[in-house]
Amino acid sequence: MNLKELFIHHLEKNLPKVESFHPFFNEALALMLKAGGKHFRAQLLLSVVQSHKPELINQALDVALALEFIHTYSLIHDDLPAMDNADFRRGIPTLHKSYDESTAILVGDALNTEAFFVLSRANLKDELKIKLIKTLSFNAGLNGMVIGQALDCFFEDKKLNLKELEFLHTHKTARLIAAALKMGCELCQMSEKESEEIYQIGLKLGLIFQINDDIIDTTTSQEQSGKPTHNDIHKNSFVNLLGLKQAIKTKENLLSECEQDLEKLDDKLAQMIQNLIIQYL
Ligand code: GRG
Repeated sequence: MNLKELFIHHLEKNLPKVESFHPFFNEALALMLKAGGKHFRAQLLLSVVQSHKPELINQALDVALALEFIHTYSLIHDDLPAMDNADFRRGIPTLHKSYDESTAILVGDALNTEAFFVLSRANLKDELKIKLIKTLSFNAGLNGMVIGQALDCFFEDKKLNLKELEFLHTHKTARLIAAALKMGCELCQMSEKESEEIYQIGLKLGLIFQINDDIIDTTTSQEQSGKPTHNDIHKNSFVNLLGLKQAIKTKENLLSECEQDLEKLDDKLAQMIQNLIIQYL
């Protein structure tokens, strides 16, 4: 099994559930998790562990699970009528379309908190778990994805400059991607210096990921991408600010910077990240 298959197997065996007399909450909880997705962040985390301490891969699977719960919650909330108001995600109707808005909000809330519950009971030393919780909550929460999303929502239809745009997307998208790599480093007890170097590569990778997502929105159909496209007209996207051609060029420049940075890492990890870049970016 490759890392993605290993992760999917773990995810399917560990879908969150609750005992209650609610007629469909467990089904709603699992729906978006089972709908697929690239598992890009989970694969980044597992790549660091596989390349440095493969004997820790089983413990790392739970940490990757927590990361996937957070990412999936963010997509469920992003799709809500109050935010993107999207009808499709991961090739299927969004949760608020399949069920209702309150279910989608509560499933998102449940996945957000369940992520930290999963981390708290992982088979790891307490000190390491606190480190992982700190990294995940910093990058997914107020100092990361949440403020990024708040800026995105507030400044819809109000044009930002390039510096502001980079700030927004670094927080909304790149910090969680960088956190995935950093949490892998923490699991492997790599030095602060090395972990910070890899986190910085993750931030660059995250911005490339966002620019690529903006390019996909402009250039592909809903059938190809599994979610509504041509949706960014009111958004502060890289394509809207720079134009498609310049956005592609910016992505290519950042990619070659990133590839140079990867040369500073050990060969195995560099190769694994490079493979993910080829597959998804
Ligand atoms: C609700 C606090 C809160 C934040 C939402 C993630 C997010 C923030 C919004 C999604 C908006 C968006 C299209 C961002 C572009 C990059 C991105 C995160 C795309 C979706 O992630 P993928 O492509 O999704 O990894 P899959 O389905 O493959 O897991």
